[in-house]
Amino acid sequence: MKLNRHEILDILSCFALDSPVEAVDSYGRGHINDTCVVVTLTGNRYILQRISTTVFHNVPGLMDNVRNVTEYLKVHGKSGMKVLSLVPTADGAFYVHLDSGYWRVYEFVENSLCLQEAANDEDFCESARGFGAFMNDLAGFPVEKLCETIPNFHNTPDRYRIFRKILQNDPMNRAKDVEPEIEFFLAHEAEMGLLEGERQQGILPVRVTHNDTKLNNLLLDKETRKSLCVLDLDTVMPGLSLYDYGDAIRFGAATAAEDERSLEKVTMSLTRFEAFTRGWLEKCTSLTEEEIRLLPLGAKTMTVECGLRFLTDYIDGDRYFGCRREGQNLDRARTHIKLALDMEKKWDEMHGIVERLKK
Ligand code: ADP
Ligand code: GN1
Ligand code: MG
Repeated sequence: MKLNRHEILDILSCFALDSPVEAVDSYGRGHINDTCVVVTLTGNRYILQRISTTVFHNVPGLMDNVRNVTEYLKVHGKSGMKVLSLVPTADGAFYVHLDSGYWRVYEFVENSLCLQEAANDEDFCESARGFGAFMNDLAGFPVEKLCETIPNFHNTPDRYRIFRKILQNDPMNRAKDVEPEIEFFLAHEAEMGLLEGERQQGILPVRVTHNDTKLNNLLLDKETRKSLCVLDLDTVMPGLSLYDYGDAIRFGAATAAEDERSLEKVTMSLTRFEAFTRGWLEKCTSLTEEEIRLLPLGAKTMTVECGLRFLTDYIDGDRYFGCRREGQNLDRARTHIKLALDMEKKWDEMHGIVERLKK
């Protein structure tokens, strides 16, 4: 986090923690915010986060979203899932803005598991139930109250526009080394615009969606392994159900890590695909016929879009996604290409699974 202990303690002194701080350590595997776990003298734990201003340009709006959504869920949520709790500052605010950035504190959700990969099909199915219940619980939330924390976040054609712009600038002179990857994405451009087209024509309903449904943005109960709490609410915005479904598949149905270098290990597991689809259809009971028909395309679109974003960031000099090693964004882009190609091979089976489960 590049701040010393003294500075971190100063930041924490703004928040109403239950007792003095004993320890602070960096925590988790998110790509966006700086995250720490804080332990106080009573043994209570908290999550301290510096919100990325490279990524989020309207932090007050984002924090309003988080507050409104969590307060709504606490009153109206029917699923019984835990809801993230912000810790207030001494003067009743829910974040502080200091020279070092925007900071917030959440209560740590204890007795939980945060998985970087699904251990088995049942865990993945359970994560579908968790994210599905989250969308369902927010069905009555007034969409127009939410600010778009990242405008056009899952507008795939717009992601292509940004890609072209950065490709033209090519600030690191990297484009020449990734020609096959560039070609892959350009060849898929038309198909990847279909969801956005249906959104604009009003064929697909706009809902309150999470928009970042990877497995490590959800906690399972440590004992029961049932879904416990949805995390990372920074991108809760108006969106399509297919964004949440597809993003979860691209991460959790992959048979290897997001940045795996041995591409032969990267495939899309049909049993994981089936497990997630089962949990999703079970909890999202108000999906339209069209939302169900497009599930495979949702998975593929979110996979290609995310790969495109990784490649764009690689060409741009790795300014957006946190990277721990040289070339990590390129490796991430390549796993997503492999995953999308594998989905193409399994396309008929994916549709067959959806058909079978929807009955
Ligand atoms: P990022 O936007 O960088 O992904 P997240 O909000 O997802 O940040 O937090 C990063 C990680 O920190 C999560 O994947 C999870 O492991 C952990 N985490 C975040 N909030 C909590 C919480 N309230 N309780 C327990 N763990 C949490
Ligand atoms: C980021 O914040 P995190 O690590 O949960 C990104 C997602 C990507 C994901 C890829 C705000 O998610 O959109 O799908 O990395 N979040 C943002 O792993 O851009
Ligand atoms: Mg996260």
